[in-house]
Amino acid sequence: MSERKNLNKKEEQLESFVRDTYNQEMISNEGKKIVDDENSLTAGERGPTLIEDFLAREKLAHFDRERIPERVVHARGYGAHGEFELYQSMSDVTMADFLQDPAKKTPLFVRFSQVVGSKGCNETVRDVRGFSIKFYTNDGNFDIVGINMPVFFIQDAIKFPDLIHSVKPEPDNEYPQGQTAHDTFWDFMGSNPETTHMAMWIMSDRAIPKNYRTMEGFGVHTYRFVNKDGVARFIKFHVKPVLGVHPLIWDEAQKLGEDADFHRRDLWTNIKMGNHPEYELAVQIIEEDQEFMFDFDILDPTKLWPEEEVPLQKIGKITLNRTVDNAFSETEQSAFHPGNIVRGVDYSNDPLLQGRLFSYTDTQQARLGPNYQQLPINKPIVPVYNNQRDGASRYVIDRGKVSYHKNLLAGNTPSEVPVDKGGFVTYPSSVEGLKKRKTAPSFKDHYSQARLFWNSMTPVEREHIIGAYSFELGRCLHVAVRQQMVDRLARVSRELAEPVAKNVGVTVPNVEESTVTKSSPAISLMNTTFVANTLKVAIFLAEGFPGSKVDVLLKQWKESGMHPVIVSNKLGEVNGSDGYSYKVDQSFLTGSPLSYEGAYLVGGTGADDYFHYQARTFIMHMYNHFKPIGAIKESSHLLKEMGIEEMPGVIIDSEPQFGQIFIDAMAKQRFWERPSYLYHV
Ligand code: HDE
Repeated sequence: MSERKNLNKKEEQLESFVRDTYNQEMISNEGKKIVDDENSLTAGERGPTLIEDFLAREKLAHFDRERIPERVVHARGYGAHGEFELYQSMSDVTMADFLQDPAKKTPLFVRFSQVVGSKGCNETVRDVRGFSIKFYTNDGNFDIVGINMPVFFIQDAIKFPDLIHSVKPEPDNEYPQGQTAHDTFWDFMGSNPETTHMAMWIMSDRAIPKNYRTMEGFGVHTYRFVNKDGVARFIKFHVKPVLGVHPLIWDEAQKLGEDADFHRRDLWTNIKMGNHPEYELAVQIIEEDQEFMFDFDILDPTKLWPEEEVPLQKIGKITLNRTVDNAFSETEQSAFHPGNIVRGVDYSNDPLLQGRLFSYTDTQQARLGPNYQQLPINKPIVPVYNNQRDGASRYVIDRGKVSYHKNLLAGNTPSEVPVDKGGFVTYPSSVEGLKKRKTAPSFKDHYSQARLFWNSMTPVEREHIIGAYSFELGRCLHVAVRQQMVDRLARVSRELAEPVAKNVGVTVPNVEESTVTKSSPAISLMNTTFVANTLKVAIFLAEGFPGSKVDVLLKQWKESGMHPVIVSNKLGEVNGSDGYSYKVDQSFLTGSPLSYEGAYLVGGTGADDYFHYQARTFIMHMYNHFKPIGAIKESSHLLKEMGIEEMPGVIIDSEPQFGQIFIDAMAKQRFWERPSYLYHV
């Protein structure tokens, strides 16, 4: 039995399904004790295997079925358990049970994912990331099935299969894997102008998050909150990481192909270390009578609600505090659905949301079977009683004769629940008009918010966006595809279109560019939170390092929440002066300059040529990625030889405040002031 303590309701429920094979006898699925699990039953020692060997048959047949279909999108994902704590009661705007009492904690499960790639693809490619949260509330499950961007590619769900066909590997050659840099994707983007705004987001650094702990989540769609008086308001959900939103840069993201598991490794190790990722759940609220007061349609999922116009209200904290016991049983079998709402939350007429309401139930039935809601990870924490019966892999044993409503034999139970006793009630929004297949005229402005996005970017961010378009379009083999996309960009901003056109060998057409001058500073990642907490700093130590000096810094940096990683020639121990000795966390061979946020070069009296060569290589990489570099005075000649000693964010340890100065540099994270040749703009 597990030793876990202080279990919440969901954990208690999951615990009843957990089994631990450690120290147990080996027993077959039919309950037979197994005497030999290494030899099949054969006729004679060198003879053929007998079909009557039920143990071998059971083992092989089960193995043959160990895989289930991967999700058609978001196939690669990673999950964790956590809890939600409300800051203050939201009863004035919603009757959602989990948003009433700040004293109550709501268990939850999160699954992060990538949209495009297959289950085994590299995690740092440029892509939208999924951010799904299942809240196990006392009124049943509530899911936010969001992404790390506030808008989407298309406006109508009927176009989703087309979008996905264009972005998946091309059907004839079946490449590229998990990437957008190819003809069919950019053909779709150029041919469907409603994608223009989303294109800006995916060409920004938002599409290459550094890790899941510093990634923002957005519900994207407009939902409703409904209070107990039946008053509804339009809302959007946001999930803001407490550590701020931080991306990789493109050069890192590509080189990180060396570690396909970069994001899951980060999440797992941080939760295990006790660095529990925290996010604030926030909402934007628009009163019903303000529906038409904006210069965009609030139901259009290709539009965001600028935070400066519709402020964010932070309503509670999400903490991820436990890794899964089993990735298949929990993460792979988790089934999210944007239609999973609870009393007090309701849908809007957003046509993309409306289509999703169909697709998610359908896909779970196809992937997991009709009884997927009975799987431990999906099971609500409240009891479930109704007259649905049977179907593949049903776990519940329903006792009794009656499985229909209404009935006399069971006293007309299970009974319907009146609204005043907690029955789910749909908000009675009005509908009007003729049935039509038509895009609403208010959905037809595709350039204003793309321009708003561009206006909100700092010069560094713009440089990265130009670089991203130049790379992605440059990988398209068809010049017509590049040209069509540049035509779109010209309608957003010539300042963007011109360098991209030049880099990919096409021209900028003479079209009218957007005249929008508005910006939304909240969109820029330069305005996020910057802290040193949880950042990894590589400490390069050689034999004979100055022990007491390093020890003081290590203590100070650990206290600040940073994670020093001792890097040296080989694993084992590295010994310094004054009797100090440390365990080496990573050797130059097992570590990577891509996985640290800063470097501190120490060396030692025993530093050999190998140490110097490797330390220089690591530091050059990190310098080129704008990361803070520190060095003790005695080793600073290496930085001088590299020509970076005087550069911004390169700090020589020559004053008593060095420890704190370096913490501040780590918090800043990137020194964009350095000259850079990563982008051609
Ligand atoms: Fe999804 N999407 N989607 N999507 N989506 C799926 O459901 C779909 C959309 C999102 O961690 C699928 O269980 C349609 C928007 C996430 O398990 C599928 C449309 C947003 C996840 C599906 C959309 C998302 C999915 C595949 C057009 C952000 C991963 C497997 C209307 C707001 C959930 C599955 C997880 C998964 C369909 C558009 C986010 C096929 C038809 C917009 C985070 O049902």
